[in-house]
Amino acid sequence: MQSTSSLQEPSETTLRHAILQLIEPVVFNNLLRDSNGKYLWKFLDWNPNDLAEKLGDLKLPFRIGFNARTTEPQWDFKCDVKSMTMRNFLQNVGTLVESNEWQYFDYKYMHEWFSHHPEILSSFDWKRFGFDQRGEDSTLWIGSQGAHTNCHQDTYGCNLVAQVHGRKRWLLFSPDSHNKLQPTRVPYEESTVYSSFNFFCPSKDDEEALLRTDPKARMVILEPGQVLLVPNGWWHYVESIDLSISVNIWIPLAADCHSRVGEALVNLIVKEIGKGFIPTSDKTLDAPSEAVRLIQTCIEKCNVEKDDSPSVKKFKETRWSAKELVEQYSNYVTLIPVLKNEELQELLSKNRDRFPDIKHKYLEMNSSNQSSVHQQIRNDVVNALCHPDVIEKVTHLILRSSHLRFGDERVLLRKHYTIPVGFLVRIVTILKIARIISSMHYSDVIWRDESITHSPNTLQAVNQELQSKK
Ligand SMILES: O=C(O)CCC(=O)C(=O)O
Repeated sequence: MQSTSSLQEPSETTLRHAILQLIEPVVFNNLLRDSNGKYLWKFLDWNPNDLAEKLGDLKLPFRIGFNARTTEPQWDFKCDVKSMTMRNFLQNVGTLVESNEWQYFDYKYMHEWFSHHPEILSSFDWKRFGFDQRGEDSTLWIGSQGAHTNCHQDTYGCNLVAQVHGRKRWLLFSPDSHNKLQPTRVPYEESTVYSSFNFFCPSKDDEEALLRTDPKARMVILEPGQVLLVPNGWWHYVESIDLSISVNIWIPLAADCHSRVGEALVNLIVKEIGKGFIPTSDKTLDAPSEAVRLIQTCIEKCNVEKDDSPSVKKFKETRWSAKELVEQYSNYVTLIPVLKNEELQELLSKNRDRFPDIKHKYLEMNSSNQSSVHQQIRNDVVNALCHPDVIEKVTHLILRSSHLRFGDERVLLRKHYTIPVGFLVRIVTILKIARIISSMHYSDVIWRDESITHSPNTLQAVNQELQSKK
């Protein structure tokens, strides 16, 4: 028999507090239905055809990838993009299996795409979880079977993801897994640290390297109506098992100001090493002095923001752990099981064996002389300097050397902080030397469009602020 408490729904306040506090992922079940079992979100009542009808002739950019073996992960920037209506996407989705393609309208802020479709923007909100964010603040992902997002870690905020249609497999690894997942900042994207492993179709070497470290992967297949919490820093690899639609929000956290200083350092390193060689639409940050100013502004912002961020507020209520929340609300919250090493091995080898053929357009397109020793050294230099442990340490030293103290959730800062310029100049000098060492044909460190970032809480916003002060 179920305990009374497990039948009681968690309140909005409880969920909000728990979501801001939890450091382990959980899945929320049955929270998007009312007592009659009806969905609270209109969006969940619509099927893909309903959505296609509402979107009419609006063309959406779908990224094209391949259900095929590739040596490296299928990086976003190397994928072609096809513009088509949702109706066209649905008409063609059945033929994709034959052409070995997947298509993904991914990572799109809804307010940017659907401003003329208020019915869609207002078809859901995140109130049930205690947050004010609505459709326009959310990001939408529509993908065919096989569409996937390479394994990565988001540096800002925590993430609430609702599955709306179809199923998606999530593989999650704890934030301290970076030495097991071979982090890389090449390609570079603010606030995203990629893993070098190709989870979609791992090589035997990938599989062995992963299993050797026993990375304690957690796996969940998300179904419509379920909502996943990805706490800050959790690595994730996500793949559509069917035609899938999902939405998410990133919730800012107090710790983001610390992460933003780190991201500003990575920005400095990548821009300094790749100066003049990295394609970027953003000219404002080209000079190292600008990048240094950005670091300074990020540090100052820590002071201003520390009182605004949701997780800074003092919690008078219970401090939740995932286990306690699940025990209290077992009908509504579940933990995500850790895979045994054998189970992870089974998943990886299944993924490898499903695409035995290595000859593929994606590979042909990218297999020029790029795997040269020089390129590898250049990548290694960037990745060593931008390794999460290094960035964390340097961020900490910069803040500490300026009489700043960090607590777990609190950042204590002096209002008028003077940046340790000498220290930063030394970093810039080291980077210059690194650039010479790596003989700098650096066009292959790809600078992705900065308007695309995994969180609204970004350097881009800080930079705009800097420009407006000029
Ligand atoms: O659903 C996906 O493909 C990826 C989602 C993701 O990376 C995220 O929500 O942070």
